[in-house]
Amino acid sequence: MSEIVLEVPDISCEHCARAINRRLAPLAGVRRIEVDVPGKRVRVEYDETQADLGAVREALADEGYAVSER
Ligand SMILES: [Cu+2]
Repeated sequence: MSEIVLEVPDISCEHCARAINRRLAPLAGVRRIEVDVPGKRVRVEYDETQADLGAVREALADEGYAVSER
């Protein structure tokens, strides 16, 4: 299992957290999602043999939450 923390500046409230959870939960290999609303971050635990992090980023962007690249 691996994890990644994504910075998502457009997160503003619990509604965002729910929308992000709903969108990411069905993606292949995604095991756990934690949305830190005040920190504007999403922590994703994933199975590196199954998950496609590009697809995770795309799903977030598609939902209206672009990931800020460092
Ligand atoms: Cu919101």
